[in-house]
Amino acid sequence: MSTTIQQTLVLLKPDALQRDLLGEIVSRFERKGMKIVAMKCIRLDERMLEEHYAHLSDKPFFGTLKQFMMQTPVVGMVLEGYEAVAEVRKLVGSTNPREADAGTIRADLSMNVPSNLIHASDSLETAQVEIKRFFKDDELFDYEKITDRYHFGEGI
Ligand code: IDP
Ligand code: MG
Repeated sequence: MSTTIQQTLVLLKPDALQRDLLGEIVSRFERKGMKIVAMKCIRLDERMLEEHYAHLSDKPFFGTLKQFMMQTPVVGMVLEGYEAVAEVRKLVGSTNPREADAGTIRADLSMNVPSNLIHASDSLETAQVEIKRFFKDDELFDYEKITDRYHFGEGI
């Protein structure tokens, strides 16, 4: 079985901050065994959101979505691990929290779009673009976690 170590981008949205759920959400990634290689507060602006949500620019809710995302700073994170892009999406759950699988962050902790608490990159290509959108190279940290040693370099 072939697995690769990947990095993916997560944004904890304004509703996560307003509802005091930052710790709960970060904790889920930590308990899963993902490595946090970057983390900071970011004040999103219109230009960043037009880029980040370009695939939604023709939707009627685009304006509301941008306003929502600018209500407070967001918390950006880069998470690393085997197959991290898909694994993080799995923990996050479907876009509509009422359709998301029980046990996922969105299903367990939220009820509606757009306030579904969290953004996560949806493919490896997107992750690479999104990490660069929000983080400079020197804001990403390379370090060894003690648990890395248990994988014996295979990550099965
Ligand atoms: P994703 O966040 O699961 O990747 P996308 O389709 O990329 O889903 O949409 C980005 C974000 O836009 C969603 O997480 C949600 O906050 C918001 N959004 C998506 N669809 C709707 C909608 O129909 N109404 C309002 N907001 C929406
Ligand atoms: Mg998306």
